[in-house]
Amino acid sequence: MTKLALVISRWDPQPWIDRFQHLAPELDVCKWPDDNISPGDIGYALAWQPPEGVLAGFQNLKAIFSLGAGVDHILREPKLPDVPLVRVVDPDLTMRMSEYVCLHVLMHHRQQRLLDADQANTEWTERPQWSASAMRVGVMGLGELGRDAAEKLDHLGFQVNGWSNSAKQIDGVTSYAGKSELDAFLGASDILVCLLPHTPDTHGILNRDLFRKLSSDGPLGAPVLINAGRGKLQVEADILASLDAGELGAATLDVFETEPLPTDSRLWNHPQVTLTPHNAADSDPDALCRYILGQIRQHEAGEDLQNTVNRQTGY
Ligand code: NDP
Ligand code: OXD
Repeated sequence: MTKLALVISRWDPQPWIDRFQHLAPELDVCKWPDDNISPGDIGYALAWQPPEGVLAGFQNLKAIFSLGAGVDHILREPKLPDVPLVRVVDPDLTMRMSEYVCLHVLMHHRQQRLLDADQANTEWTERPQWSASAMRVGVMGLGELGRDAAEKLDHLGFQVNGWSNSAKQIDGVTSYAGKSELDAFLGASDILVCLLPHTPDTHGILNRDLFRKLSSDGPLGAPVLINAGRGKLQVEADILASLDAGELGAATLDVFETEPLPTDSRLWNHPQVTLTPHNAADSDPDALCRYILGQIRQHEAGEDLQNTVNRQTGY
């Protein structure tokens, strides 16, 4: 029987094994490494940050599933087997990310960090509050996650712009596409939300040159960065320099150049930074095991896999 191997770093594989055993007891699912199974037995690898060389050793793979929406953690494997690579596209994950984006856009828009400080100082300060329609939110990446977040921000009343490789038609969202329209998009962004994948094209895109092109005449007085895409999209030294120089007013960061974020990073204690530990949209074992099982059953029945990654573009 075709075996499934969970090749996972940093997460506990047991909840995934338990879910698979509950949903499909007929399937043979192991966590890798397993002393009783040889690499050639593995038909499907389910991977999160697989250690280098492990996937390359599975000679009879039929497909690799990323246990998240991103695939940079798999594409970094230099000898990746030439089989379909499938990523997560699932309403549970999408909803989690939209919750995160709306929470943090609203937090900055409603000046919640200042109000928290007022409360901590027992100060009744009546701060002016503008409406959502006065705020321009720019979403970088209008894929599965960016599109949903942009639509929800539009429903909340924000002016929403989006930037992607190809132009999009999304109700309530003004689409900017490609490098030639990036500066215009940035100039129309009071709050910048980044939901790009990490690829050779997007590496380090969130840098000081880019921050200086953001709108500085929005209601907050200085632009805000929210990055929940990947840490390697951002240059952390530039974020700190731009915050210190007033080119950025605040930042919410869920992802970091190095994870976990080193304890000596100045980001931890910066008064204008809100940090979360890469949990904007957690991969839920129940939702994602159902998604993966559905795909494997279809594939075993001779149908095409969905949401496969283009290895040329890296997403
Ligand atoms: P998609 O592949 O569906 O969307 C990617 C979007 O980025 C597309 O709109 C694409 O444009 C655009 N894009 C890619 N490269 C470029 C470029 N060079 N210039 C302009 N636009 C570009 O991905 P998802 O929306 O599903 O996920 C996005 C990322 O979110 C993941 O790759 C992952 O890194 C991150 N993520 C983070 C999580 C967290 O907890 N922090 C959880 C889940 C995901 P086009 O549409 O034209 O192709
Ligand atoms: C993902 C993530 O890519 O959680 O899904 O980062």
